[in-house]
Amino acid sequence: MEFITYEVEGQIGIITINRPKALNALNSAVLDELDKTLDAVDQEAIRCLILTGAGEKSFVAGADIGEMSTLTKAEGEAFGKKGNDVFRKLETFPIPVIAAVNGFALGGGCEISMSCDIRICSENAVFGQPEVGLGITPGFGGTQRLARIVGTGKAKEMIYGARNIKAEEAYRIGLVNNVYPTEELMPAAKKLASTIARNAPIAVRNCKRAINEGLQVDMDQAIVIEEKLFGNCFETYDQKEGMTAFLEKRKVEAFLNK
Ligand code: DAK
Repeated sequence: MEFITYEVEGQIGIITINRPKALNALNSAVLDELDKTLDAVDQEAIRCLILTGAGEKSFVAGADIGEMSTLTKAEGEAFGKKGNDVFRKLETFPIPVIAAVNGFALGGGCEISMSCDIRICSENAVFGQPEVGLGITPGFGGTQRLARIVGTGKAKEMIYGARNIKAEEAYRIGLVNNVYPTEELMPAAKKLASTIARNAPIAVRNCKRAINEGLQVDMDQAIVIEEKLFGNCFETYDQKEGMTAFLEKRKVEAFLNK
């Protein structure tokens, strides 16, 4: 891999987009490597992923404008599909993904962070969808995911005005869960990932599916989705261990993801 590094620390997988010369902008090679990295994640052993960018200046400064500038319509469509497929793979990935946003998260960078389950950021983070200033619309889900996360009014203000926002505003409007000094961002991401990793993995994964899939349908259907995923936890080793531990007034020995 040239542009992605993948490290495993216990039950946590850390994916780093590593193209600092272009502020970690997403070109086709980065998207291909990210796709392959996700395919290679050991879903038995890993309980939470962290996605971040190399360096302290930028998480991802968007799709690669140099590469995009010469695309034909057909190539543009293929590039868009490649990006959308990877972003959707992240969003529906069975394991929770935390975006640790360490600087610029613009265009495709803001969009990839929104494909993750939870966003936290450093104090120097900047979020925005500057696409209309480049003559295009956000194309990796920005119009859809930003409006769902921060509401239509804020999303439209940011998107129509190509207005970047700083970490504090991102926190205020609910785009990120927390803001940290730069040096504390990765420790905080790992702490959050460890907290998630300690819980029963089948239950955590079912919660991810229930929330994501339930938000796409009306409440009657959403409740059915929840019922099925609730039922799916039963007869698992982890459900028995979790409940037995409570009844025996002891700590869970270990959740085994089975
Ligand atoms: N692409 C390519 N290179 C980039 C880049 C980008 N998005 N952002 C930065 N770089 C490169 C710069 O060209 C520069 O390279 P050198 O000149 O050193 O070779 C290097 O990174 C450092 O950048 P700067 O010198 O500009 O650094 P500054 O600190 O002065 O400024 C900045 C940082 C982040 C404010 C600035 O670099 C900037 O404004 N970057 C562009 C941000 C942006 O507009 N991002 C959105 C890109 S549009 C689609 C789906 C999705 C998309 C498109 C189509 N389809 C469905 C078809 C997505 C579009 C986008 O993401």
